[in-house]
Amino acid sequence: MMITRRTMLAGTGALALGAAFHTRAHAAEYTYKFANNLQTTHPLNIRLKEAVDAILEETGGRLQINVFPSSQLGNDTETLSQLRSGATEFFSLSPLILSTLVPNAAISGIGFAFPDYETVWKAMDGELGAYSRSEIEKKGLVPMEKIWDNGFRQITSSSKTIKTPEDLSGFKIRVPPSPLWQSMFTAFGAAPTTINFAEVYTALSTGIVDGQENPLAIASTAKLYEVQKNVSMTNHMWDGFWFLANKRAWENLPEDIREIVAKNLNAKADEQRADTAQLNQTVREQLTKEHGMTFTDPDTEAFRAKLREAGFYQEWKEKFGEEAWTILETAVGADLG
Ligand code: X2X
Repeated sequence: MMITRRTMLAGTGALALGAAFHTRAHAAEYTYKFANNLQTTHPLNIRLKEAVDAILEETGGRLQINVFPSSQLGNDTETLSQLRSGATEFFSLSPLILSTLVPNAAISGIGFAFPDYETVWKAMDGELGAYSRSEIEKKGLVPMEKIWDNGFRQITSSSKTIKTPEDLSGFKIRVPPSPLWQSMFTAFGAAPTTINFAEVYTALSTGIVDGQENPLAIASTAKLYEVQKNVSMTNHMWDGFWFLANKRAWENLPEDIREIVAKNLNAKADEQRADTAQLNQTVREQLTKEHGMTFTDPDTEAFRAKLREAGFYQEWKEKFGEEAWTILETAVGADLG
């Protein structure tokens, strides 16, 4: 399906109906909450709505999953606590933010590890994904098999043009709550500030920070173009969203319902991945023509060399350990250190 402004707007209409989707005449046997931090116009919420509709249908109305987008239930740090306590049953979360609880889940976020999407999906649907899920399960959460896409991350700024790593020197940049993000931008010589996504737009519009980094689909759906002018296409990290369930809530569901949930969420993962990759491609023109953003395509090898010189790879090789690092290097087919 071609993701265009019209389909996005169509999606918005349907998704905007009430905070919690799906009010029904007859109360379902199970009514669960699914939280995420993205706008209703992002492919994640468009495909998630389709999944929860199918789940309601296929369970004969027994499981109703109400989706709460745009951090409605709280910012990512707060919602992760709700997921752990069971106050929220489902949450989609970046492995790097999850690393505040599951340190080695951040392995897939190593800078410049993935050259392209083919390598990403081979790894995340292969041994690296399996390794990450086993680390997550050890901490008492239930990950769905397929990770959804966020995309390759780019650096935006309100004024400065970023062509070389030196341009990041002292740059006040927002990073999500995660040790690896802090470490990476410190290694670039920037001044990273940890801010949850729910607060990013305000932090940029008030000048608390001058920049941030996210895939273009996020810059578009979160309207960051209103408070940022320049984009540097650094592709410095690939990021995704693990779909996580609270263990007790998951095991509380009958097996047949669990199978229907897993089947639908994993099936929609492939469609969402295609949508998001396409949107990350097509939206550049719109951000340029309709929102006046200026794009720079820097030599990304220089940024990678800066991380190497700063000891970033050595630091994380030691932190993740031999086993995880070997799985990563095998998955990306490169010596990262
Ligand atoms: O917080 C972010 O920047 C976001 C939306 O990309 C994540 O969830 C990691």
